[in-house]
Amino acid sequence: MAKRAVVVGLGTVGIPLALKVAEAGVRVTGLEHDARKVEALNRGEYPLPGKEPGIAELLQSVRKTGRFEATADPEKARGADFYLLCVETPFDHQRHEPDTAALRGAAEAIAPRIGHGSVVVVESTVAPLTTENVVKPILEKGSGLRCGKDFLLGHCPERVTPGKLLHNMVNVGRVVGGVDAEATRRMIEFYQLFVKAELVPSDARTAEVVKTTENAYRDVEIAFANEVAKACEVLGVDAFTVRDLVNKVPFRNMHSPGVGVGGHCLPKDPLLLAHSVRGHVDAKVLLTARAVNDSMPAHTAKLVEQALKDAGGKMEGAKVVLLGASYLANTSDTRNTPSEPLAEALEARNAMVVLTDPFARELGHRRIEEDAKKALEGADAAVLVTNHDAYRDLDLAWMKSAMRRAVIVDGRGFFDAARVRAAGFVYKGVGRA
Ligand code: SAJ
Repeated sequence: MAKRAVVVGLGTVGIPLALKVAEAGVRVTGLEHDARKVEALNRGEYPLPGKEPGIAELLQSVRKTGRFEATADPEKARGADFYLLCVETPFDHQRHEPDTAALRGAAEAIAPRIGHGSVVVVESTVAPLTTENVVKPILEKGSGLRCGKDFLLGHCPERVTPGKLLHNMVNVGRVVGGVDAEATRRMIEFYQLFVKAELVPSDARTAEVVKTTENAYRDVEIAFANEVAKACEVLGVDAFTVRDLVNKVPFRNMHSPGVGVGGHCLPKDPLLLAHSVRGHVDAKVLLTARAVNDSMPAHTAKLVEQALKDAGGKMEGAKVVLLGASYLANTSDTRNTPSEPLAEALEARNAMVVLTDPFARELGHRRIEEDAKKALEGADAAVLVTNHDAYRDLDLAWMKSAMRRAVIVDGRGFFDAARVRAAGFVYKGVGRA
């Protein structure tokens, strides 16, 4: 049974992980270079934006046990049984390669502190072969120990999603991939401490491919829906009706078309997978799907331009309100949100863009208006970007009176087209006839 664990990187994955491991009776040191987060956590405050059900209570109860401490001092990472690396692993779009700086930094920080029998687990999503080709050499060099002989190494990709961090951590199955069988065995034992769902023993490389594939698969499915949506617009057919009818056919699961694909998983994981086979496999499907999904914000901007024309207006000088800044309904997470490229495409056509969101407060340099009604006052068009539940209560009659032009563009098949048109709006939408 593990006595001590070190979690490197206290973010959306590292914090719930550290707390669940500490709750299970293990003494946990959270290693984090952001002093603000360290101080907040040691004060019992959850330092990230957004509401995560159960996390504040868990932080309080774990603090009482004295089994969790956050620190910026890597020296405090010495002598643990388990080391869990939960740092960011972005894709560098300029250099067209994974940015492993944070992962390498984490491995370098713990390497001199791991000991005989330590188990190091990469939880971050990585390009296949990264665990063996990037992390393993750094650990061996920095510790003078041999992987497989003195310490063990593996990959157990996290499967959390904003808004359900704790729930997924406990109830979503995991692939547990050791670099060798002994690592897999020790890792399974460890994750059984707090994961109630299926733990599938595998190997590190398979786990890396499963994780990047599960998200690449979803990205391709969404791109398929988006391409069908563009066709439906031309054919004068409703893509959401098509989707529902197609999905009545057994073994079909057509996804929802939309204004774009955001988040920290789908925009990146296909690129990690494609990169790992560059020079051997030309990952046309993965990269074309990425391009189709990335084309949706600009496509939506064209719909706005057309709708304004149909309403007798023009994009130049129009006030366009984006309903939703976060990438996912009912969360405040704005990572890779389609709202940003959409705002840029509209501003490139000299529209004046106002962002509103019930949860997210800032997006890069843009301020976000919390009150949708305030944002909509005098607007020439409203664009539904994020299908927040809060937008179900929007009163169309009020909007018609408050807006300067009655134009709605629907990025998520969110509104009932007939009802919006009956309320006197010019209505267009992704995939809408
Ligand atoms: N989206 C569409 N059409 C769809 C589904 C999603 O346009 O049919 C868009 C969303 O609006 C969002 C983006 O794609 O902008 C991503 O949505 P998501 O539901 O995939 O949410 P994520 O990014 O949080 O995905 C995570 C992933 N989980 C992990 O990486 C552990 C994903 O594999 C899960 O399927 C997803 O959560 C989930 O279902 O909760």
